[in-house]
Amino acid sequence: MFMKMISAILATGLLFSMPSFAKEVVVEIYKKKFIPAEITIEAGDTVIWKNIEKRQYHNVWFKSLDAEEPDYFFPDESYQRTFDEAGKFPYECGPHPKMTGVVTVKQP
Ligand SMILES: [Cu+2]
Repeated sequence: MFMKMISAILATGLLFSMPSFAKEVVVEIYKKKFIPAEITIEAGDTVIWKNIEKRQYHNVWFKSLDAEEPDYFFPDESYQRTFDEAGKFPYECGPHPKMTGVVTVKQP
């Protein structure tokens, strides 16, 4: 029983330390800015945008990928997207077009 637990813990640790596994990258939204505004990830990674404003809603709109504007999300909410294709993907906030960012996706 004890050894089983140990090996389960070791296996889990191994899983998380494997560099080729898909990652989650966080972009915070605060004072009408994406922080950081430019990120580089690898194909398969997921970006999570977290709204940490006091009361302002936002969205994350990839006009090259989404025909329709996505829903707004509010403070303490988040939005996420997984990128499977390499490329350079600019985005903006629908209600605040001056808020812009870029996700660059590289082939791992
Ligand atoms: Cu906004």
